[in-house]
Amino acid sequence: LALALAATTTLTACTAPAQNGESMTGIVPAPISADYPDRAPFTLDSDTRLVATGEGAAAVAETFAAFARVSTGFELPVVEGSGESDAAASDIAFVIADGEAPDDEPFGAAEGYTLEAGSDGVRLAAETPAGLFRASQSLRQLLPAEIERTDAAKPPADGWRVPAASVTDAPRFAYRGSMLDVARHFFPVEDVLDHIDRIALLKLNVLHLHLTDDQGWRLQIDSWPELTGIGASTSTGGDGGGFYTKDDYRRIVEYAAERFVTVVPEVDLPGHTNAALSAYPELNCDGVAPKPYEGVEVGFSSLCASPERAEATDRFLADVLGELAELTPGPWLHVGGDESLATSEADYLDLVRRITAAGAATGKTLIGWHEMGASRDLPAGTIGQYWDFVTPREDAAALTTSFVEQGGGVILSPADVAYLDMKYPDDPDGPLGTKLGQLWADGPTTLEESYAWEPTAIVPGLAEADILGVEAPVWTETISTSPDLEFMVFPRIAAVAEIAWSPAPADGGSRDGASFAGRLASLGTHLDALGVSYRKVGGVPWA
Ligand code: TNX
Repeated sequence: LALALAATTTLTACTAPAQNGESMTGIVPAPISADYPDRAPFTLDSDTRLVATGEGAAAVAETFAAFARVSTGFELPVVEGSGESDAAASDIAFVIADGEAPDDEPFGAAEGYTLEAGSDGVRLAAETPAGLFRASQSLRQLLPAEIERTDAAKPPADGWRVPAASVTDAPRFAYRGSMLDVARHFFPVEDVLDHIDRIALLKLNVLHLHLTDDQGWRLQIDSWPELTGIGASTSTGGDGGGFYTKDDYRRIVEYAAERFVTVVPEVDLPGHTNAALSAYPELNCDGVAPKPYEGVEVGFSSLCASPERAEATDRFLADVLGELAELTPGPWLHVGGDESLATSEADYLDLVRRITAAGAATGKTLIGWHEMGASRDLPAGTIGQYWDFVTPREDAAALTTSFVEQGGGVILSPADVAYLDMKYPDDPDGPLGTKLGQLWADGPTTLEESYAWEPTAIVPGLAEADILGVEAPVWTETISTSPDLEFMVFPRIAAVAEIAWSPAPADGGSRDGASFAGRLASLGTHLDALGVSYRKVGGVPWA
């Protein structure tokens, strides 16, 4: 906590720098460098073509065109270019070629890009489709907010202008995640797709889906059909159940992949399993299925470690993780491992050994919450996800470095700054939405707190290279609708996205909160146009 306070940045209300006489402009997360020279802007109009050069460029251009056609009503044809000269002043060039990204950055080749805009056209360039897509999301933010409209928008008074800009960019961390708990409350496919679109705007590249918990099992598993029978019939608070069929799930994965977002599915084991236990008596030590659970307690359920249940339990693990891996093109499976408070240490370690063996047999790299670091025989490369506070308590730091000692990396989700289900402070202008959320992780949590932390300063001994990335989870015990979800997630997720993407502050100093607030206000206009019901926290000059 001392660290969190010491690092606190004040988000002073600021007037964002005006570019070319336009109102606020800026990109969230902050690029490595962004200059807005005092030159004539680009205007996207009915003549604009998207000129794609290099393998994979046309698909990225098509994703952008499909988005921009809706609001602008323009045709925006994607044409194959054979070189720069093909692009006219009204065109947007999408270029993939070697040497087009900042190669002195660790992830420059993977996801870096450059963006040049002016009256002679727009040029987006990268070495990979992923980098080119990130560039297109910067362009999206530089366009007028009306570009986000999902119906035909009235063109902005000055046209679809992009200020003259010169941007060089690459991410700081490879893994930049948003976690959505669809187990405590179920969110339909359309809500998940909307969420993916919004996190992609912030250059996040992982959607971690917390698919199972005590209150519900949300993914069809053919070999254990009751998981989505009884197991999916409930949620927290008696709000009804739901689950994704395999086709639903494939749709989510595909929509995410088009935005270069990897889905990381989580089946939480061996605790947080009441839904599975309620569906299959043979998974319970006493052979009796418990009732479905609709409360908010944690830590009371577990798979059975007893040898008498070993056959059923190991078959369950192999079947579930096998079917999950088959649906997962990405490299990771998350197997949970948190808050197994209903098992002895010995039983926990035995179950973790069996869970991770079944997981590793699928060929995927495993991720577990930091408690899983208690095991000293994790499969090679297993990733730990840290959820304790900015200042570690008890043995959280040692459990986390255990993953690094065993050849894996770490994802940081410090709960007191990155858990987006923590309450906001009360709103002096009215209690709008403050009924939502929890307080346990040193809540309420302000936007400033979500912005003022440094990944390398949390777990002693973790080097930059040990940190795979950063993730902002949203747990949904108190959140049951898409507007409520948006309210808790935005704007704090933008702070976490900036920590995950943007360069570390120079010389261990603090981030420029005034710059962030100004750019966030600009992002807010886009969220408004998207109809996102975010919380207009104080300290930001919202339009
Ligand atoms: C902790 S920290 C949990 C979740 C709860 C959340 C509520 C961790 C890995 N698990 O089970 O939903 O707190 O904020």
